[in-house]
Amino acid sequence: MRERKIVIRMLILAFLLGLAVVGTGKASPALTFGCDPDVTIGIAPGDPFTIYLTAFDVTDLFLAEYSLSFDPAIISTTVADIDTGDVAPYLEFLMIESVVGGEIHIVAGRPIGVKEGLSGNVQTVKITFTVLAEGNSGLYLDDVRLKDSGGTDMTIEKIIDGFFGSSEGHYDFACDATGGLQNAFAPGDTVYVAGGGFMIKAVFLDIHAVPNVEWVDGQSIGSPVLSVTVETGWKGKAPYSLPITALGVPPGSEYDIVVDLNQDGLYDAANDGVDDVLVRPGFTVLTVPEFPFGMSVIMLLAPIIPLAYLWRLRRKVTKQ
Ligand SMILES: [Ca+2]
Ligand SMILES: [Ca+2]
Ligand SMILES: [Ca+2]
Repeated sequence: MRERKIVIRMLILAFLLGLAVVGTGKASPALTFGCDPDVTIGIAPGDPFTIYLTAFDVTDLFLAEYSLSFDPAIISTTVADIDTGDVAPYLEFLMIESVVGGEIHIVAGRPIGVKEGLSGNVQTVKITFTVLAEGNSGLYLDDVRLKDSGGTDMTIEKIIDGFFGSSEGHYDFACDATGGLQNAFAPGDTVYVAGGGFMIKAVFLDIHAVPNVEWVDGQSIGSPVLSVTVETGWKGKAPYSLPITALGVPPGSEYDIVVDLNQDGLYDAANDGVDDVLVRPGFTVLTVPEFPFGMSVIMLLAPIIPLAYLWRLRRKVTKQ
C-alpha cells in the first residue's frame, strides 16, 4: 500500500517537473517588427526612397496595425505612396491608411474570406517617402499590434524604428553592435552609437549619454551617465563617419546621445550630433522585466514547487 502511494507520488512529481520545464521554457518565438531597411543616409533632397514594414520570423500573421511618426520638414509621403508589399509573403489588403502631418496610421491584413495567416518574413506595407530637405528624420513605430488568424495579439520582442536622411547633415543614432538602429534596450544591454556627416575634422571627440531633453544650440551637455572619448582617425575630406562605438550599459531610463565634436561640453547644433534632438528620447532602457510581474512570479515558483514536494516526500520516506 505504502509502495503504491510512493509510486503515485513519484508520478505526480514527474508531472510537476514536466510543468516546471514547460513553465520556464515557454517563451514566444523572438518576433521582430519594423523598418526594412532601417537606416538609409545620403539621399539627395527631392529623391524618393522606399521602405517595407516587415514582421520577421512571424508565424500565422493575419493583421497588422501600427502608427508611424517622422519629421515632416525632412521627409514626406502621401496615402498614394502607401501600398501593399511586393515580395511574397505580404499582406494583400490595406484597410486603413492615413497621413496627417508627420503621422501615418496603417491597418493591413489578409483578404476577406481567407482564414489562414502568413509565416516567414512578412511585408505588411510598402511606403515611398520623398526627402524634402537636407537633414535627417527618425521613423518611429508606436502602438504596434500584430494578430494571428485566431485574433490573438502576438508578443513582439523587438521593434526596429527607421532613420533616414539626406546627403548633407551630421547625425548619430543608438544602435546594436552591428550598427542596426535600436531605440529600446533591455536592462543590461550595451548601447552602441553610429553616426556620420560630420564636417569638421576632429582628432578626438566625446560621446555622451545624457537624460533626455529637447536640445537648443549652445546648451550645456550637463551630467552624462556614460561618456567615451574616441580617437577618430579621420583623414581626407569631410564628411566624416563615426565608427560603431560601444557606449556602455546605462541604468533604466530615457536618454539622448550627444557627439561633442570639439569636446567643449556644449551642444553646437552646426557641428555636434544628437540622438534625438527633439522631445523624444534618443533611446530608452526598459526598467521592467520582459514578462509581466505575475508571469515572472509563476515562472520563478515553477521549479520550486516540485522541489518542495520532493523535500516533503523525502521526509516522509525517511520517517517510515
Ligand atoms: Ca560641442
Ligand atoms: Ca531628446
Ligand atoms: Ca534614436
